Amino acid sequence: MSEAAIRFIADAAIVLDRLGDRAAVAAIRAEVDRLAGGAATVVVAGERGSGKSALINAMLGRPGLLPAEGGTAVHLLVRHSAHPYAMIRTMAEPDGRAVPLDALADVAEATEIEVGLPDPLLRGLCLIDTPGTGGLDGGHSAITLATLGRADALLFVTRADSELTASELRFLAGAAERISTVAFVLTHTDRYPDWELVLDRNRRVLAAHAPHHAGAAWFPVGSRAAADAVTATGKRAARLRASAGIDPLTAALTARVGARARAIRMGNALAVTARAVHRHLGDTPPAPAVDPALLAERGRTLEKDQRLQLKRQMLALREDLLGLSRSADHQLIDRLPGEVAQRVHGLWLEQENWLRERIAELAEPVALELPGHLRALSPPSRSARPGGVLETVLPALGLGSFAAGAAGALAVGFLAPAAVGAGTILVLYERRRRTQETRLAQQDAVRYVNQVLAQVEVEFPVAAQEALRSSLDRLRALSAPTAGTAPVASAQVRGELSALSARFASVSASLAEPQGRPR
Ligand SMILES: Nc1nc2c(ncn2[C@@H]2O[C@H](COP(=O)(O)OP(=O)(O)OP(=O)(O)O)[C@@H](O)[C@H]2O)c(=O)[nH]1
Ligand SMILES: [Mg+2]
Repeated sequence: MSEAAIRFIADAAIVLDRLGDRAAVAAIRAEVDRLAGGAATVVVAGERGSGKSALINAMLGRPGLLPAEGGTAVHLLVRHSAHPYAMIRTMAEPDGRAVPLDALADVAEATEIEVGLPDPLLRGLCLIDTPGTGGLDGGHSAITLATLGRADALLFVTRADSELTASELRFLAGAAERISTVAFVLTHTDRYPDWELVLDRNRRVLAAHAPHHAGAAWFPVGSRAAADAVTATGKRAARLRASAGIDPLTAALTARVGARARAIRMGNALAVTARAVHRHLGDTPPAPAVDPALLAERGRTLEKDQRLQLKRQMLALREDLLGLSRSADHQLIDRLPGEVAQRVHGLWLEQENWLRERIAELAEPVALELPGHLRALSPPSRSARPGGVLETVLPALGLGSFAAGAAGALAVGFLAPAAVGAGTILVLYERRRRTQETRLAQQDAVRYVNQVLAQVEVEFPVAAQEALRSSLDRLRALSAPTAGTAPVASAQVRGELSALSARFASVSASLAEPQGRPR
């Protein structure tokens, strides 16, 4: 399937280049680049100590890569790279700094960690390890939930020694609103021989309390056994490997999630190419027509919605953070700046998700102008919510980078306010914390939070509005009638274009065939 699609894209690019259509060739290049770098994003989430980091180590066959003792404090991304590397970002170094791969346990100050490895599994999948949810770490689960908005799949990790808890179910309910592809991993099967009973009970709990996830696949794994298999030899190694249950998990992820993400990206590349071919054949409208007045009107509504939505978000953040600092014990006060940063970051991500979806809705009329055979190309929606134009149609409109998550102004450093606040008030409550004056330390914590919030409340809406405006501008430019029509092709080139168009029909038909259910 993809062989034929790639040949079609390459042949079309040659003809379009001969026609001098630089814009089309550049657009195709961009989509093909996305194809090459296009691993599906899998978020690994679950309660503290459920075995997320150990699971990723087991999947990569590298025990000890991610620190599995002491807990994961920040989001950690593992992606494919020809040369192994590790990089951390800190408040002071938002652009990142290289660290040795074996020193990941010692980077307490990191706000984000990225690891690159030449592992074949990572060609199709990019894994995100997350800090454990549950307990007081509302910030962590907010940011993890927000991350799901742009991920391709969630691996939910839970231990084999007890059934799903109320707090796990709460997280899963939030997840169901954001992502449709969810698989469950039951860890510690090498330690608890009764894991099958727990697995059974968990299935029943989901059926009763989280029906949305009832049909999801479960993978029982023993990460310790997988780690032992790495150092064992001969039959013992094979036996440990088989009992660890890691291979079925990675195979399923690669086949279902990785392949589907590739199909979506291939669909985008094909759509962009075919659109250019058909434009030269004169059988697409010269420009997708959206009434500029309608676009302006809907843009204004969107700005109003955004203002309201931001106000609501700010109020919730204020309540959340002030509540947290008023009731904070010493331990939490220690972690407060990190918590604040996490929650503000979570808010940024939510805002970006919101914006991407609204823009996708706005772009839909443009998308509907695409010829039927292009629309049919749209692969199954990856979003839990209806629509699904995000990853599928936006790139075909030239908004690919937008859909890919580079939402321009929203990428502004969200950590700035927390870092600034930390410098001043923090010093104060640091001193009181040491003298054990909890109540005074709490008051300082409240002042600190107020100071950070004051800054966030000014900066956040400005950046969010800018992002919305620039997205609207791009959409307006896209739906404006293009100056001039496509250059007229010679009879010979027209023949080639027609042949390409015929090939496209069969390539797109094979791509639109069902890829298997992603559950
Ligand atoms: N025997 C056994 N031990 C495991 C397994 N998975 C994890 N562990 C151990 O359980 C402890 C917690 O594992 P982690 O991988 O750090 O758990 P986590 O979910 O990443 O924890 P946080 O980052 O704090 O949320 C570590 O001591 C692991 O070695 C497993 O499948 N079998
Ligand atoms: Mg961890």
